[in-house]
Amino acid sequence: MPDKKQKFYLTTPIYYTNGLPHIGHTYTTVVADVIRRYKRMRGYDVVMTTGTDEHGVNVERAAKRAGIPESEFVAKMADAWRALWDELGIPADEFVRTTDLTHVRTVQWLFKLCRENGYVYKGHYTGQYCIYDNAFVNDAKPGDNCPDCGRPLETVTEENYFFKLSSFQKPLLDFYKKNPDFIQPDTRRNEIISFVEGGLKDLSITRTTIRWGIPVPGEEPHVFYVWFDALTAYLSAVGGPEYEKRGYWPADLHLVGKDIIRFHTVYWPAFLMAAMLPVPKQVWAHGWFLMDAAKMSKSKGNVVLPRPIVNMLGMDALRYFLLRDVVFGQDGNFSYDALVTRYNSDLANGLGNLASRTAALIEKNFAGKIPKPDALKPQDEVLAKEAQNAIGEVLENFDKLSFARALETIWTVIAAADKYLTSEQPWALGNSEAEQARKATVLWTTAELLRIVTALLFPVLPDSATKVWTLLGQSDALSKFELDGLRWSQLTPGTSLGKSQTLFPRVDKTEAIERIEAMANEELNPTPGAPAPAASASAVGASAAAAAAPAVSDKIGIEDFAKVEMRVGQIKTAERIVGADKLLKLTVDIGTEIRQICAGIAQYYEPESLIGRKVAVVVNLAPRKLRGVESNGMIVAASVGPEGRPVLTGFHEEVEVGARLK
Ligand code: ME8
Repeated sequence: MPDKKQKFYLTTPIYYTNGLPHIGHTYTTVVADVIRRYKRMRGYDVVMTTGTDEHGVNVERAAKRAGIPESEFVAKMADAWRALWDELGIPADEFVRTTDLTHVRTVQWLFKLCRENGYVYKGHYTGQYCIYDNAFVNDAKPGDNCPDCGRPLETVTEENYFFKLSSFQKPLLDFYKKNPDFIQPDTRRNEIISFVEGGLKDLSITRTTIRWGIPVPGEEPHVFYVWFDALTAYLSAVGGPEYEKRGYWPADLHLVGKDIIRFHTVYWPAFLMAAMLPVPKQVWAHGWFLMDAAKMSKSKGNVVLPRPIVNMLGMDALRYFLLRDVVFGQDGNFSYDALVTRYNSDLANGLGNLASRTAALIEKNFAGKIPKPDALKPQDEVLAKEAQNAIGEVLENFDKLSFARALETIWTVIAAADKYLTSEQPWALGNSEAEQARKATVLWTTAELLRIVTALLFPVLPDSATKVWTLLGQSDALSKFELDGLRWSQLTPGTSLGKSQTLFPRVDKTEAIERIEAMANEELNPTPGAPAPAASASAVGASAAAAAAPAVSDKIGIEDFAKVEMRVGQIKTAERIVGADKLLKLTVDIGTEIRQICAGIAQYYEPESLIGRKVAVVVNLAPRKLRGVESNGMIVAASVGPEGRPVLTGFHEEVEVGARLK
């Protein structure tokens, strides 16, 4: 336990506001929240920062498309990001926006320090620039595509202020050597060291081709390069120029995805060194969640959204899956199948079942009071030892951010308790004094194990662990429990069990996946006029407040309608999809090409009856995957009755395939 609340400052990236969060962003923010809760339970005074990266040409363009000023656009997006984190129970302690005044001042101050110290000069730069990643691509030729996102590069020539990054090759290499834990995991450190050893070119840190940025004082039209701006947000969030007053800088941990490690481990420490400011202690780059072996992105149509999963299975289920299924640091494939399988096996059958079984037995045999253990048998001691050893192991793994290992250990203990109950069979024991005493020992042992597991699980499963804690009659707030004091044999006999609450009801896998996908489709392609999606009272009990999504007017202009391209299509083939009761896979002739489209009409239309039928098709929807099958468009149908029975649109006169609906 640190003396007198040692401070711990951790951050997630400051996310771009030209889109809304998907499971990748949620992953980083969940991990940050787990670490925050864990560190607090270890006695630290923790601040966690997240926020929004609001400048740059992408935002300029997105605001233009939306027909509103940039400031209004980013305010709505920042609200939506903040609201989603609140809704998911992972709010920041400091939510920093790069349009905040303190941030603007901090960026200008950092620049001034770098300039005063001789690390900034004026020059010209012509290069190939990716407007999506906001980065010049070294060694690219005109006409090349961006090596990161694959989109076309643009040739840009500008008068810029340059940062003397080249002066920092040696200081950075020395710094990495002296601080071997600065870049984690090790593979990433080696990558960065070779990159820096290869030589560093000076970096242009202002732009004149962009309007929407933080102005360089007295040097208009120069605005700061988005990465000089964005990285500084970590410092602005905890006081900016007055950082010493709050005492959280330097950051203990920057959590980032591997896509942005170079910015964090090369540019950022170099800017800080140039300004003679303290450098963060660690940058941890995790891997990517992939969908069909590709990084998720909205433009590829393969994003997974957090809210539908939370509505169906609860936030704890999502948190558990993200941390348990992928080794932190490595890439992992996201699959709904794996998510629901883990939910049913580990949460419903594992933890949930152990808790309800134990509580029911105590209720029935000891009138709902924790019994007093009697003489111990070797098997009781073996289990006690296993739980006691797990404490150290789990804490050690949490410290190393080896979340999957920590959870594996906890589930080994849960499985051991299950086995113990099954072999001791307390329910089969009678009412003689000896048998009652044995029952008491077995149930106390199981309940004590559950208490330990629950305390260890709080950082990952805050809602469910709190429910089990209450069930075990523990009145102190679990969030404030000090993990350093956790030991076997602290469960007081005589404690009355608390309220029993639903933990993880089992779900039917196919149905759960279909519901999640249906909610995700609605969120990605909302029905016009429908209310913005929010975490409603969920199918199985998750709860959260509604998101403050940007307000939508109930009337749209003709230009909005014109964005939807609908054409007459003719269905060529139709077949059922194995494992998806509601979906049909269709191929549809839309005049210019044959498209594959999935439609949720399988319960109402026989595939054969559809062949040759002419239907209305939305042809300019981004492609998406439904149950792993690509769908490239949408068939229009009326939704009839309370169950929403789909009725396909049709035409009473002859229409040409491909004709546009206006
Ligand atoms: O890069 N798997 O913002 P961003 C795992 N604004 N993590 C993912 C992911 C995936 N498929 N997709 C995104 C920016 N992430 C800059 C950052 S910081 C000073 C400026 C997570 O909105 C991961 O943490 O593109 C990644 O680094 C971050 O989101 C990128 O968010």
